Amino acid sequence: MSLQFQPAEGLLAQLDLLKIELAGPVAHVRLNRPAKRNAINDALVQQLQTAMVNLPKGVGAAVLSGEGEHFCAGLDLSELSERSVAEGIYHSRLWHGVMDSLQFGRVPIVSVLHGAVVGGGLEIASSTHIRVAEASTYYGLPEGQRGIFVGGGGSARVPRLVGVACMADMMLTGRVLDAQEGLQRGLSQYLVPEGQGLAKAFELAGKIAQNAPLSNFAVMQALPRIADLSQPDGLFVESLMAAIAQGDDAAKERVRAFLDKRAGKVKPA
Ligand code: 1HE
Repeated sequence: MSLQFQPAEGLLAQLDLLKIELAGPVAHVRLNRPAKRNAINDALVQQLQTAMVNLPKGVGAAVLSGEGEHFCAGLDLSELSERSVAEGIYHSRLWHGVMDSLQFGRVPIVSVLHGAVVGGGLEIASSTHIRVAEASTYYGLPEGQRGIFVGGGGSARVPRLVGVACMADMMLTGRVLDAQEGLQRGLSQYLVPEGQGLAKAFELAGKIAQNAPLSNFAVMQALPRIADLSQPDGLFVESLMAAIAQGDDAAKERVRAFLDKRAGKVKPA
Protein backbone atom coordinates (compact mmCIF):
# COMPACT_ATOMS: atom_id res chain seq x y z
CA MET A 1 0.00 0.00 0.00
CA SER A 2 1.50 3.37 -0.93
CA LEU A 3 0.41 6.00 1.55
CA GLN A 4 0.89 9.75 1.04
CA PHE A 5 1.98 11.18 4.36
CA GLN A 6 1.46 14.83 5.32
CA PRO A 7 2.99 16.53 8.38
CA ALA A 8 0.60 16.67 11.32
CA GLU A 9 -0.80 20.06 12.29
CA GLY A 10 -1.74 21.89 15.50
CA LEU A 11 -0.76 20.35 18.84
CA LEU A 12 0.91 17.33 17.22
CA ALA A 13 3.19 19.60 15.18
CA GLN A 14 4.39 21.29 18.37
CA LEU A 15 5.86 18.07 19.82
CA ASP A 16 9.48 18.80 18.99
CA LEU A 17 10.95 15.43 20.09
CA LEU A 18 8.62 13.52 17.79
CA LYS A 19 7.99 13.69 14.07
CA ILE A 20 4.37 12.95 13.26
CA GLU A 21 2.88 12.46 9.82
CA LEU A 22 -0.56 11.35 8.73
CA ALA A 23 -1.81 9.39 5.74
CA GLY A 24 -5.58 9.00 5.95
CA PRO A 25 -6.30 6.45 8.69
CA VAL A 26 -2.61 5.76 9.47
CA ALA A 27 -0.44 7.96 11.69
CA HIS A 28 3.35 7.67 11.68
CA VAL A 29 4.95 8.74 14.97
CA ARG A 30 8.75 8.85 15.05
CA LEU A 31 10.95 9.19 18.14
CA ASN A 32 13.09 12.07 16.91
CA ARG A 33 16.14 12.42 19.13
CA PRO A 34 18.70 10.57 17.02
CA ALA A 35 21.78 12.37 18.42
CA LYS A 36 20.95 10.75 21.78
CA ARG A 37 19.84 7.48 20.15
CA ASN A 38 16.24 8.37 21.02
CA ALA A 39 16.99 8.11 24.74
CA ILE A 40 13.77 8.92 26.54
CA ASN A 41 13.82 11.95 28.82
CA ASP A 42 10.77 13.21 30.70
CA ALA A 43 9.80 15.56 27.87
CA LEU A 44 9.91 12.80 25.26
CA VAL A 45 7.89 10.28 27.26
CA GLN A 46 5.24 12.92 27.94
CA GLN A 47 5.16 13.97 24.28
CA LEU A 48 4.61 10.35 23.32
CA GLN A 49 1.53 10.23 25.52
CA THR A 50 0.27 13.58 24.22
CA ALA A 51 0.65 12.33 20.66
CA MET A 52 -1.15 9.05 21.24
CA VAL A 53 -4.13 10.55 23.03
CA ASN A 54 -4.50 13.36 20.50
CA LEU A 55 -4.39 11.49 17.22
CA PRO A 56 -6.96 12.99 14.82
CA LYS A 57 -10.39 11.41 14.74
CA GLY A 58 -10.13 9.43 11.50
CA VAL A 59 -6.90 7.68 12.50
CA GLY A 60 -7.40 3.92 12.96
CA ALA A 61 -3.83 2.67 13.45
CA ALA A 62 -0.41 4.11 14.25
CA VAL A 63 3.13 3.19 13.30
CA LEU A 64 5.86 3.99 15.85
CA SER A 65 9.49 4.09 14.76
CA GLY A 66 12.79 5.66 15.74
CA GLU A 67 14.81 8.18 13.73
CA GLY A 68 18.51 7.42 13.18
CA GLU A 69 20.48 4.23 13.70
CA HIS A 70 18.55 2.85 16.68
CA PHE A 71 14.93 2.48 17.72
CA CYS A 72 15.58 3.60 21.29
CA ALA A 73 18.42 3.59 23.85
CA GLY A 74 15.98 3.51 26.78
CA LEU A 75 15.77 5.90 29.67
CA ASP A 76 17.87 9.07 29.38
CA LEU A 77 20.39 8.17 32.06
CA SER A 78 21.48 11.80 32.47
CA GLU A 79 18.16 12.49 34.25
CA LEU A 80 18.53 9.58 36.66
CA SER A 81 21.41 10.49 38.93
CA GLU A 82 19.78 13.17 41.10
CA ARG A 83 16.43 11.46 41.73
CA SER A 84 15.28 10.68 45.29
CA VAL A 85 13.44 7.44 46.14
CA ALA A 86 10.10 9.24 46.11
CA GLU A 87 10.86 10.93 42.79
CA GLY A 88 11.86 7.53 41.42
CA ILE A 89 8.48 6.06 42.28
CA TYR A 90 6.60 8.94 40.64
CA HIS A 91 8.86 8.75 37.60
CA SER A 92 8.14 5.05 37.19
CA ARG A 93 4.41 5.70 37.64
CA LEU A 94 4.64 8.41 34.96
CA TRP A 95 6.07 5.84 32.55
CA HIS A 96 3.36 3.35 33.53
CA GLY A 97 0.69 5.88 32.60
CA VAL A 98 2.35 6.59 29.27
CA MET A 99 2.87 2.91 28.42
CA ASP A 100 -0.78 2.24 29.32
CA SER A 101 -1.77 5.02 26.94
CA LEU A 102 0.01 3.08 24.19
CA GLN A 103 -1.22 -0.43 25.05
CA PHE A 104 -4.73 0.59 26.07
CA GLY A 105 -5.00 3.70 23.91
CA ARG A 106 -7.30 4.58 21.05
CA VAL A 107 -5.67 2.71 18.17
CA PRO A 108 -3.48 -0.34 17.65
CA ILE A 109 0.20 0.52 17.28
CA VAL A 110 2.67 -1.22 14.98
CA SER A 111 6.26 -0.53 16.03
CA VAL A 112 9.21 -0.74 13.66
CA LEU A 113 12.35 -1.87 15.45
CA HIS A 114 15.95 -1.50 14.32
CA GLY A 115 19.31 -1.28 16.04
CA ALA A 116 19.14 -0.99 19.83
CA VAL A 117 15.80 -1.76 21.48
CA VAL A 118 17.07 -1.61 25.03
CA GLY A 119 15.84 -0.83 28.51
CA GLY A 120 12.96 1.61 28.28
CA GLY A 121 13.07 1.16 24.50
CA LEU A 122 12.03 -2.46 24.99
CA GLU A 123 9.38 -1.33 27.46
CA ILE A 124 7.94 0.98 24.79
CA ALA A 125 8.12 -1.73 22.13
CA SER A 126 6.39 -4.24 24.40
CA SER A 127 3.55 -1.75 24.95
CA THR A 128 2.80 -1.77 21.22
CA HIS A 129 0.55 -4.37 19.64
CA ILE A 130 2.56 -5.55 16.65
CA ARG A 131 6.35 -5.39 16.46
CA VAL A 132 8.13 -5.50 13.10
CA ALA A 133 11.88 -5.98 13.54
CA GLU A 134 14.50 -5.20 10.92
CA ALA A 135 17.55 -7.48 10.73
CA SER A 136 19.77 -5.06 12.73
CA THR A 137 17.49 -5.18 15.79
CA TYR A 138 18.88 -6.29 19.12
CA TYR A 139 17.18 -6.42 22.49
CA GLY A 140 18.74 -5.79 25.88
CA LEU A 141 17.82 -4.89 29.43
CA PRO A 142 20.99 -3.16 30.69
CA GLU A 143 19.21 -2.06 33.86
CA GLY A 144 20.85 -5.05 35.60
CA GLN A 145 24.30 -3.73 34.70
CA ARG A 146 23.43 -0.10 35.52
CA GLY A 147 22.46 -1.03 39.08
CA ILE A 148 18.77 -0.28 38.59
CA PHE A 149 15.56 -2.18 37.78
CA VAL A 150 13.04 -1.79 34.99
CA GLY A 151 10.55 0.95 35.82
CA GLY A 152 8.51 1.51 32.68
CA GLY A 153 6.35 -1.60 32.85
CA GLY A 154 9.03 -4.03 31.66
CA SER A 155 8.58 -6.53 34.49
CA ALA A 156 4.86 -6.82 33.70
CA ARG A 157 5.03 -6.82 29.90
CA VAL A 158 8.32 -8.42 28.84
CA PRO A 159 7.80 -11.74 30.74
CA ARG A 160 4.41 -12.04 29.06
CA LEU A 161 6.31 -12.16 25.77
CA VAL A 162 9.50 -14.08 26.59
CA GLY A 163 8.87 -15.61 30.04
CA VAL A 164 10.38 -14.76 33.42
CA ALA A 165 13.45 -16.99 32.89
CA CYS A 166 14.51 -15.23 29.70
CA MET A 167 14.00 -11.77 31.17
CA ALA A 168 15.94 -12.75 34.30
CA ASP A 169 18.79 -13.96 32.07
CA MET A 170 18.80 -10.66 30.14
CA MET A 171 18.88 -8.61 33.32
CA LEU A 172 21.26 -10.73 35.42
CA THR A 173 23.83 -11.50 32.74
CA GLY A 174 23.35 -8.65 30.28
CA ARG A 175 22.36 -11.15 27.59
CA VAL A 176 21.45 -9.43 24.34
CA LEU A 177 19.05 -11.14 21.94
CA ASP A 178 19.48 -10.62 18.22
CA ALA A 179 16.63 -10.11 15.77
CA GLN A 180 16.26 -13.84 15.02
CA GLU A 181 16.15 -14.80 18.71
CA GLY A 182 13.71 -11.98 19.33
CA LEU A 183 11.41 -13.37 16.65
CA GLN A 184 11.62 -16.91 18.05
CA ARG A 185 10.88 -15.71 21.57
CA GLY A 186 7.97 -13.46 20.59
CA LEU A 187 9.61 -10.06 21.00
CA SER A 188 8.66 -9.36 17.40
CA GLN A 189 5.91 -10.94 15.33
CA TYR A 190 7.67 -10.10 12.04
CA LEU A 191 11.32 -10.02 10.98
CA VAL A 192 12.14 -8.23 7.73
CA PRO A 193 15.35 -7.28 5.89
CA GLU A 194 17.05 -4.03 6.84
CA GLY A 195 15.23 -0.96 5.51
CA GLN A 196 11.92 -2.76 4.91
CA GLY A 197 10.34 -2.32 8.32
CA LEU A 198 8.36 0.81 7.59
CA ALA A 199 6.86 -0.58 4.39
CA LYS A 200 5.78 -3.74 6.24
CA ALA A 201 4.40 -1.70 9.15
CA PHE A 202 2.39 0.59 6.87
CA GLU A 203 0.97 -2.46 5.08
CA LEU A 204 -0.09 -3.96 8.43
CA ALA A 205 -1.38 -0.65 9.83
CA GLY A 206 -3.41 -0.10 6.66
CA LYS A 207 -5.11 -3.47 7.19
CA ILE A 208 -5.69 -2.86 10.89
CA ALA A 209 -7.28 0.52 10.18
CA GLN A 210 -9.85 -1.17 7.92
CA ASN A 211 -11.12 -3.46 10.70
CA ALA A 212 -14.38 -2.67 12.45
CA PRO A 213 -13.49 -0.30 15.32
CA LEU A 214 -15.12 -2.51 17.95
CA SER A 215 -13.11 -5.53 16.79
CA ASN A 216 -9.89 -3.58 17.26
CA PHE A 217 -11.20 -2.28 20.59
CA ALA A 218 -11.86 -5.85 21.76
CA VAL A 219 -8.41 -7.05 20.72
CA MET A 220 -6.68 -4.11 22.41
CA GLN A 221 -8.75 -3.76 25.57
CA ALA A 222 -10.37 -7.12 26.25
CA LEU A 223 -7.86 -9.70 25.01
CA PRO A 224 -4.91 -8.86 27.31
CA ARG A 225 -7.24 -8.45 30.29
CA ILE A 226 -8.97 -11.77 29.64
CA ALA A 227 -5.55 -13.44 29.41
CA ASP A 228 -4.89 -12.21 32.97
CA LEU A 229 -8.19 -13.55 34.36
CA SER A 230 -9.05 -17.04 35.57
CA GLN A 231 -10.58 -19.13 32.78
CA PRO A 232 -14.20 -18.89 34.07
CA ASP A 233 -13.92 -15.11 34.54
CA GLY A 234 -12.21 -14.72 31.19
CA LEU A 235 -14.92 -16.68 29.41
CA PHE A 236 -17.59 -14.53 31.02
CA VAL A 237 -15.90 -11.31 29.89
CA GLU A 238 -15.39 -12.84 26.43
CA SER A 239 -19.15 -13.44 26.11
CA LEU A 240 -19.90 -9.82 26.92
CA MET A 241 -17.26 -8.49 24.53
CA ALA A 242 -18.34 -10.86 21.75
CA ALA A 243 -21.97 -9.80 22.08
CA ILE A 244 -21.05 -6.10 22.07
CA ALA A 245 -18.86 -6.48 18.98
CA GLN A 246 -21.33 -8.58 17.00
CA GLY A 247 -24.22 -6.28 17.86
CA ASP A 248 -22.52 -3.37 16.11
CA ASP A 249 -23.66 -2.36 12.62
CA ALA A 250 -20.12 -2.72 11.25
CA ALA A 251 -20.08 -6.40 12.23
CA LYS A 252 -23.55 -7.05 10.79
CA GLU A 253 -22.55 -5.47 7.45
CA ARG A 254 -19.31 -7.46 7.26
CA VAL A 255 -21.02 -10.77 7.97
CA ARG A 256 -23.74 -9.94 5.41
CA ALA A 257 -21.04 -9.09 2.83
CA PHE A 258 -19.47 -12.53 3.30
CA LEU A 259 -22.80 -14.33 3.03
CA ASP A 260 -23.59 -12.32 -0.14
CA LYS A 261 -20.18 -13.34 -1.53
CA ARG A 262 -18.99 -9.71 -1.55
CA ALA A 263 -16.18 -10.27 1.00
CA GLY A 264 -12.85 -12.01 0.70
CA LYS A 265 -12.23 -15.60 1.81
CA VAL A 266 -9.55 -16.68 4.24
CA LYS A 267 -6.52 -17.77 2.19
CA PRO A 268 -3.04 -18.97 3.08
CA ALA A 269 -0.42 -16.17 3.14
C1 1HE B 1 22.43 8.36 25.97
C2 1HE B 1 21.77 7.13 26.15
C3 1HE B 1 20.95 6.97 27.29
C4 1HE B 1 22.92 7.04 24.33
N1 1HE B 1 20.87 8.00 28.15
N2 1HE B 1 22.30 9.35 26.86
N3 1HE B 1 19.97 2.52 28.46
C5 1HE B 1 21.21 2.05 28.30
O1 1HE B 1 21.87 1.67 29.26
C6 1HE B 1 21.76 2.08 26.90
C7 1HE B 1 22.88 3.11 26.83
N4 1HE B 1 23.27 3.38 25.44
C8 1HE B 1 24.07 2.55 24.73
O2 1HE B 1 24.39 1.43 25.13
C9 1HE B 1 24.50 3.05 23.38
O3 1HE B 1 24.42 4.47 23.38
C10 1HE B 1 23.68 2.50 22.19
C11 1HE B 1 24.01 1.00 22.00
C12 1HE B 1 22.19 2.67 22.40
C13 1HE B 1 24.07 3.27 20.90
O4 1HE B 1 25.48 3.25 20.72
P1 1HE B 1 26.13 4.29 19.70
O5 1HE B 1 27.61 3.95 19.62
O6 1HE B 1 25.38 4.30 18.42
O7 1HE B 1 25.92 5.76 20.34
P2 1HE B 1 26.69 6.44 21.58
O8 1HE B 1 27.96 7.09 21.07
O9 1HE B 1 26.84 5.49 22.72
O10 1HE B 1 25.64 7.55 22.04
C14 1HE B 1 25.43 8.73 21.30
C15 1HE B 1 25.02 9.80 22.30
O11 1HE B 1 23.79 9.42 22.90
C16 1HE B 1 26.02 9.94 23.43
O12 1HE B 1 25.97 11.31 23.84
P3 1HE B 1 27.11 12.36 23.40
O13 1HE B 1 26.70 13.63 24.04
O14 1HE B 1 28.40 11.77 23.88
O15 1HE B 1 27.04 12.38 21.89
C17 1HE B 1 25.43 9.07 24.52
O16 1HE B 1 25.83 9.45 25.82
C18 1HE B 1 23.94 9.34 24.33
N5 1HE B 1 23.12 8.26 24.84
N6 1HE B 1 22.09 6.32 25.11
C19 1HE B 1 21.51 9.14 27.93
N7 1HE B 1 20.27 5.86 27.52
C20 1HE B 1 11.65 3.65 32.71
S1 1HE B 1 12.99 2.86 33.32
C21 1HE B 1 13.96 2.34 31.99
C22 1HE B 1 15.35 2.09 32.46
C23 1HE B 1 16.30 2.03 31.30
O17 1HE B 1 15.95 2.24 30.17
S2 1HE B 1 17.91 1.68 31.73
C24 1HE B 1 18.70 1.46 30.20
C25 1HE B 1 19.30 2.73 29.71
